[in-house]
Amino acid sequence: MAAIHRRPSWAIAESLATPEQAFLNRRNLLRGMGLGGLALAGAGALRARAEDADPTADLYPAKPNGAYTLDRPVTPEEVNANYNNFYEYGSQKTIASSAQQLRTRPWTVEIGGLVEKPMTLAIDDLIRTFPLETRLYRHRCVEAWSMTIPWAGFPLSKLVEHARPLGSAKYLRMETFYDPSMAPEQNSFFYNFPYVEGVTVAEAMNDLAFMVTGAYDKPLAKQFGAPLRLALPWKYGFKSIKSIVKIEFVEEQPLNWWQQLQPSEYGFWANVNPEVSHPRWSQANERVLHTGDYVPTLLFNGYAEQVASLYAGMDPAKLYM
Ligand SMILES: Nc1nc2c(c(=O)[nH]1)N[C@H]1C(S)=C(S)[C@@H](COP(=O)(O)O)O[C@H]1N2
Ligand SMILES: [Mo]
Repeated sequence: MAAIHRRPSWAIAESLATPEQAFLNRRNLLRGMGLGGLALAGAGALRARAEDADPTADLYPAKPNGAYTLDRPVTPEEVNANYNNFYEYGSQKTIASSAQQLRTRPWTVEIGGLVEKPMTLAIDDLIRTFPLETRLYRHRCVEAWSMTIPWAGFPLSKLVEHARPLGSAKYLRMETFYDPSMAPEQNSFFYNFPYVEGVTVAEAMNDLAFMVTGAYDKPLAKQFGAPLRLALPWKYGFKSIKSIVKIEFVEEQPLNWWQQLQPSEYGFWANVNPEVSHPRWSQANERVLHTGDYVPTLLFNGYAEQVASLYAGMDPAKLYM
């Protein structure tokens, strides 16, 4: 995990510090003086950032989980943070600045459907319910590009256990926020928001299924799908739904957002398979962002050992969609 170790900000010369680090130093200084950011007149920008300060920032960096390391370099944060899919903010990769409209507090996550007792969890309580850990995961989009990301969060299985689903529950159906006042693209007539995704209960219980609350040793940036998104590294990226507000346990297989939009191109399973092409993109190889490498894609994105048994006896060709 050495690759993701961050030098403490005090070890970096001021001239090299990013604006963010400079801000954090300033904030700590103000705190130390007992002032806080709010007392300063004429410090509008600083105040805006202080109000934005994430209430869970103290949880990062989260302890690395040594079971999830990789043979690839981590994609630099500034590359990842400026190359995103988040259709609530547009269909281009450059949605980072638009995504700053997302308001992540207050935020609740509703858990319902086939459970013993439905509940609504305040995000800060939820994030503090389970110990956070850092995992290095591959991230492979069906558009045939890939990254390596240090996610922080907790296994989805913990949340499933917490939710106490009934025996009749077969799938989890998850939803992203719907609020055009902070995501104007949601007014688009072309797309049908909110974004929806789903997994089987068995997939959710696999240790690889990860609820993400942070990345790069800090709370999740808005463009990554703050304050809570999923990471399913053996599936194409579109399964990893962002900015989750609702999880329902259901009996029927949910129709995801991409299936609703284009059923001939997208399906429920979406397991990475280099041998089965998407109608528009071969999946044999992938472009590793930032490195410029073009490398062969692996079955289940390299995670076959952990997940292949979930699909025993199923038609492999169907599993890519
Ligand atoms: N709510 C929501 N979740 C989403 C998307 C989206 O448009 N909206 N895009 C998906 C797709 S296609 C991919 S590849 C990943 C991108 O995640 P990243 O921007 O962190 O790389 O998020 C997925 N989750
Ligand atoms: Mo994607």
